[in-house]
Amino acid sequence: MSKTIQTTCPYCGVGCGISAKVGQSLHQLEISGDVTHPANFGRLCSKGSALGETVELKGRLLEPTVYGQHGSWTEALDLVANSFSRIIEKYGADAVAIYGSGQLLTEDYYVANKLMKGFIGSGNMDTNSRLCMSSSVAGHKRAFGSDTVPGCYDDFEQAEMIVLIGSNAAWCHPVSFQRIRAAKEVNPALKLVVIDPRRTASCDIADLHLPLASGTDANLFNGLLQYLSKHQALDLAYIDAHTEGFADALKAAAIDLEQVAAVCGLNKDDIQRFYDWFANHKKIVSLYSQGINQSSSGTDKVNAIINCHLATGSIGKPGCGPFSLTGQPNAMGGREVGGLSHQLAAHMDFSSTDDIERVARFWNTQNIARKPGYPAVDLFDAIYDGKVKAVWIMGTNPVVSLPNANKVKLALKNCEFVVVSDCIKDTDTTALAHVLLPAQGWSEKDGTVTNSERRISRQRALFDGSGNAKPDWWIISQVARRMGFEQEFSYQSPVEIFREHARLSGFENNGTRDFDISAFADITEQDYQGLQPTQWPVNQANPQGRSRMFEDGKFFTVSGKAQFIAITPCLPVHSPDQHYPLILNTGRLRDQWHTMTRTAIAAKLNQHKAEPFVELHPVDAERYGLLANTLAGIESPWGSMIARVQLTDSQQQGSIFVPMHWTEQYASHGRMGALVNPIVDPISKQPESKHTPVRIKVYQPVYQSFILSRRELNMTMPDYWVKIKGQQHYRYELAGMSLPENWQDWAKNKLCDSQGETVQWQEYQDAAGGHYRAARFVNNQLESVIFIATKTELPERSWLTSLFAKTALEQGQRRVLLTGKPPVGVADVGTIVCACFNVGAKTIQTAIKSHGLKTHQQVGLCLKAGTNCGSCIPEIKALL
Ligand SMILES: Nc1nc2c(c(=O)[nH]1)N[C@H]1C(S)=C(S)[C@@H](COP(=O)(O)OP(=O)(O)OC[C@H]3O[C@@H](n4cnc5c(=O)[nH]c(N)nc54)[C@H](O)[C@@H]3O)O[C@H]1N2
Ligand SMILES: Nc1nc2c(c(=O)[nH]1)N[C@H]1C(S)=C(S)[C@@H](COP(=O)(O)OP(=O)(O)OC[C@H]3O[C@@H](n4cnc5c(=O)[nH]c(N)nc54)[C@H](O)[C@@H]3O)O[C@H]1N2
Ligand code: SF4
Ligand SMILES: [Mo]
Repeated sequence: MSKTIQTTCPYCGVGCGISAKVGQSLHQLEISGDVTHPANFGRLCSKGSALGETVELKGRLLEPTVYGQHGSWTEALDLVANSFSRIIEKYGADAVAIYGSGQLLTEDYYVANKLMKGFIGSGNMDTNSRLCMSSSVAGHKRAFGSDTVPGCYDDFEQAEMIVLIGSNAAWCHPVSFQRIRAAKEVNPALKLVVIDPRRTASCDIADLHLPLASGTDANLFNGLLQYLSKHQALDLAYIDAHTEGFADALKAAAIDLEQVAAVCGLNKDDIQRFYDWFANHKKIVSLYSQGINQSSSGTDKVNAIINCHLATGSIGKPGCGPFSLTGQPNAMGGREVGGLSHQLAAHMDFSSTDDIERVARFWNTQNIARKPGYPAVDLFDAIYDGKVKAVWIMGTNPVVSLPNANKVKLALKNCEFVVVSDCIKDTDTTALAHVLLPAQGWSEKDGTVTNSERRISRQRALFDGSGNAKPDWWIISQVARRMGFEQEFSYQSPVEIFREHARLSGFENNGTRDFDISAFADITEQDYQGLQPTQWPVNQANPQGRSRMFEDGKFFTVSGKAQFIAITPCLPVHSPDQHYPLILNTGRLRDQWHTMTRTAIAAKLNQHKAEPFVELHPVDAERYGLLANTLAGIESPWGSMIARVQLTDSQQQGSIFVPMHWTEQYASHGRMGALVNPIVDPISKQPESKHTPVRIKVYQPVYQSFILSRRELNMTMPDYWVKIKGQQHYRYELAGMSLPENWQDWAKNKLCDSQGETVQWQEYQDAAGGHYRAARFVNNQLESVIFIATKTELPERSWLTSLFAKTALEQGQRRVLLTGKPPVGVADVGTIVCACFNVGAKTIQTAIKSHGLKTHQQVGLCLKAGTNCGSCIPEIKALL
């Protein structure tokens, strides 16, 4: 008895459709790509494919918690409502805040925003989208008068040239990247240019990679505007008919190729090639993401890119346009409901009194907020300063993801009242909550999300809610009712909220606002259940939705014309100096999602990169005395971390890269947000997460160790630790600054003896050589191994971990077990490259050699590696 339900992936903004085959239990969930969904046509990446592994109940937050004790919903909701009301009465509405997330569904988000801005009467609702999309929002508003993404995914196939700017789409928007790869295979003339200081996996199919100096994109695009003008590549008719401000923008862009080369640290020929291609192609899509947005001048960078598209009329046409890739599954929905603290709702904001009056009329409220609230970084400063005394955090983990994260931690520690809604029990942020509210997660919750191309899709419940978890909209409405707003928050189901949201989008709109889904204003429950993916606007003029915007050259500015913005490029606020000589760049890995609360549950996804690491150029490594695979301490004026050194010339000298994912739940010193400078863009208030001055030095522990254990261990951790969930085991990477008195006791203590079982030990100690190794068998099955070394390197973990799949070890395996190496003739698979089919680097290398494989397709035929989601193809190609 199984049924198939169409839903949407809860991770990135590509917004892939999923076809979920639901069996009797959580563990009988089968996930595949929905072939009918226009975002992915059946494809999924490694994260989407592994969703079935993440629905388990272990680690879930399933009951309300009040001051550390289990509480009932009534108790928890009363407490939240009363505390908020009490603080508002005493200190005013601006003493409370909500900090939301682009991972909330539109319905949840709408209700949260309505409560804070419409009824509590404060602008203090902001969201993690401030760290993600706000520079794009601000850039769009300046250029178009509205926050509109003009194009659609179909443009990837129609383009003659695609430029990826500050986007590692191969890892972060993998299915879109696969689509570009496929388009390039069909049409080899399609050019791909990647603009990124690092040589990323996205460079795999690039015709040109411009490894520009961090933070210099505005110079590059100003140079492009100048070049287009000098080489008669402008669309003067378009500029004339549909834009304003060109002359000023061009004047500000007075920079020649030589100057661009000097500032950006690029080769002149490469710049020339890029500019030539841009000048000589009509259909160009510029895809940009966090390398642009997360900057102290991110808004200017967005406009520097848009300027070039306006100047060539390359917008509002098939295969054309500036295209901001949204990160989170509902980053776009958050913008629709007005989740940022300067926004109101339905693409209206506090800059217009008319908007404020209109929304107040629609919500029928006397108490609407009249000014913007605190944007994220300021909000947590205000909490730190005691100005905001109660905060409700939903669907985000700010103790990890905000810059200067140690200050955020302190702010929450000292805050009078902290409420956190999450679906996971133990996170770095839930640890600081007074009240924890269990939210239904993906597979339980029901509502809509909007992807990068404005496409609204349904996320559908696959299972009933687990434990006592409730949908976010329900939780918020319950609190609102208890605060005295019974009527306005009387929702019984998500469709009622969606209808209201749709009605507001059309309310007194008459074509003045881009976001209009008024065609859904009276949608029936049944139609909502069956809603098929649709791109907004969906209104009388566009009953089936609309692929592209601005096709008629009309914009939402007062004059109806698009605005050029004169850009004077700024360099990052904090530059490296003698104390902090390196630039810290932070970003994402292929198989983890943000703070790992869900992806780290799937063993498959932990194999690609197991430990917090820092990538740096070999020359820098030598300069700072760092060896590959050793530990390094990284420090900024704001905080510090420890990470494993990885050497690569894909990294520029002077700049290092650290993944953003690790938290205190999985590593002792991997929370990189602690280091990141809290500087923000003056217009968008988006933080500069890609550029923090740091220094790096050797972290020299006295010993290093690893443990592989069938069971999760409850042990006291040494100075440095990382915990990794494997397929049939847990792996612990450990290091300490002081030697235990007796290794044997230390090891046995860590591996804690179980009772009532036959336990056998196998041990090896070489005091002079500085190592101790032991294996523990329970009822003849390998239960755990521990390897400790003070001088030599530890063996690789891959063969040892593979032994946990076996019910019993053979004699030969047992004999060599404590060498950590497979018996002669048995291959070690190496680190896993293809997460979908579990194929390791060594297996691939061996196959390449023995079968003379030449292409990734041949590797795929031989080993299946790279044939499902395709995200590992760049790595397979690197091995070739
Ligand atoms: N696997 C995975 N995918 C994800 C996510 C995830 O957590 N994991 N998160 C999702 C979310 S919310 C987001 S916002 C997106 C982010 O998607 P991306 O923006 O593609 O990801 P990042 O790795 O943050 O940064 C992109 C690139 O910007 C580059 N960069 C740094 N400084 C500069 C600069 O000065 N100029 C230029 N041109 N480039 C620079 C970095 O080197 C990096 O390669 O990914 C989404 N997809
Ligand atoms: N240095 C640096 N910092 C960054 C970035 C960077 O590139 N570099 N990127 C920034 C960007 S673009 C982003 S988007 C942020 C992301 O950063 P966060 O938003 O902090 O990261 P997540 O891990 O996605 O947090 C989501 C939380 O919501 C919970 N959750 C999941 N589903 C639900 C639900 O349905 N309801 C509720 N209530 N909770 C749920 C998850 O368990 C998790 O705890 O990080 C930002 N911070
Ligand atoms: S590309 Fe991957 S993470 Fe993004 S929506 Fe599709 S399956 Fe999910
Ligand atoms: Mo994001």
